[in-house]
Amino acid sequence: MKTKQFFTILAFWFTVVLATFTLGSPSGRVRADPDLNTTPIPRKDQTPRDLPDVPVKTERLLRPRSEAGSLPSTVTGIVNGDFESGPTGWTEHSLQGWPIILHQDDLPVSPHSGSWAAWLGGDDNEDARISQMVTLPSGNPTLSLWEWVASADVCGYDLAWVRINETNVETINLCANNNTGGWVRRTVNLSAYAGQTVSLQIRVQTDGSLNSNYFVDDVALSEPTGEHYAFLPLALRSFWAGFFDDFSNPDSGWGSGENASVIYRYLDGEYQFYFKTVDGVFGLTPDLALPSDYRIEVDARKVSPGVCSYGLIFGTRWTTDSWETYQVIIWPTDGEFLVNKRTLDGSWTLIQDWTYSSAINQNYGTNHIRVDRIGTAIRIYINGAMVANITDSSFTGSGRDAGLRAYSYWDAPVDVRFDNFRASLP
Ligand SMILES: [Ca+2]
Ligand SMILES: [Ca+2]
Ligand SMILES: [Ca+2]
Repeated sequence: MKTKQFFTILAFWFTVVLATFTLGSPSGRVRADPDLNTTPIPRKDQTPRDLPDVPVKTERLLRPRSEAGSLPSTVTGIVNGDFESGPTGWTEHSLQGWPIILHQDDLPVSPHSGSWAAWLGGDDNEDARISQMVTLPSGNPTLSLWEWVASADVCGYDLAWVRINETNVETINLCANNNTGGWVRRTVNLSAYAGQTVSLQIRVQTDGSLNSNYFVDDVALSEPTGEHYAFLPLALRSFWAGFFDDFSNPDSGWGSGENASVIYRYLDGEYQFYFKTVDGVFGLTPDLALPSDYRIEVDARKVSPGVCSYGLIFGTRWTTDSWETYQVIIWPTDGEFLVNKRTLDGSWTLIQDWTYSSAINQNYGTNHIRVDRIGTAIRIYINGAMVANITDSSFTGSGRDAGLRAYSYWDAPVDVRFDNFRASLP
């Protein structure tokens, strides 16, 4: 009988694992992998630091300004949108005389990309602008940028704008209620200017008290690609732009490839981990910088015979040589789930051992897995039912990542699929 064979194999495997991973194995079923995967995976180049306080520009920045950038003779797209060439391509203006496009040595936050970013504000009675001429594509051009709001003010006094031809097309209220606590992505629909050569400007004005800062990096133009970025209504308590991917566009940024253990790729509107070998493990993150409280959701299923587990990693942080994370994984073969965490020293700690839940759709059923991280609370929902309410004070704060996770065991190959990955406010 299939069931009996399964438990025989399970018992054998437990014995092997317990013998091999007595130290630090999170459970009988999760291998203590030294790396997230057997080969390096796409991940953040750097993790934004938490802002210790709302920064104020200091005299340290009063150094001779770099030569003002010059525009290329043929205007097209955005020049130096990641600021890695310093001010090249941009015209800067600061009423208070501050340089705006700065190297990380002069920034109170890590740039979103590379070593340079723009810092507007940071002083009272400031009017700061960066601008350049841009030729917008035809169709439905969208401006995208990464922003970090850090303000000590109440809403309505310090403002940022995206401006086209001196007209405000997007207004950002710089106030403590809208602090992002890290880099978040913003998009602005510029369809009204499709095909035109326009002046693109990012501007900040502050009043006479209570400091506000607006950091910007990676300004880019793109055609919208469907539902890949969903934005929360401004009525919500943060401007943090959530993240959503239904994997219908293979260029939405997750990448794809193959190593000795796994093929990972977009496939038919889903994201596939195809494990070729036994005891494979794989994870993938979409380079998020989450606020301190967040919700992560995904639909996951297996579509082939074979034992596997799948789920989410969250609270993930990378250092140059290690990483830390929580994970929740489902064991679809018999409807159980597990929660554990990995610390930078590589050890795993069990938080909740394999627990049966009738909420889990077994075998080939799709499971909607949701994690709410609120303060030190971790609430796990499967198919809408809360299956765990945990308090754990590790891995708090903003700027963390989340992503997909799956394991194969003793009978690979096994084919795992993910869909509708979403990050939002809880
Ligand atoms: Ca940059
Ligand atoms: Ca102010
Ligand atoms: Ca899909």
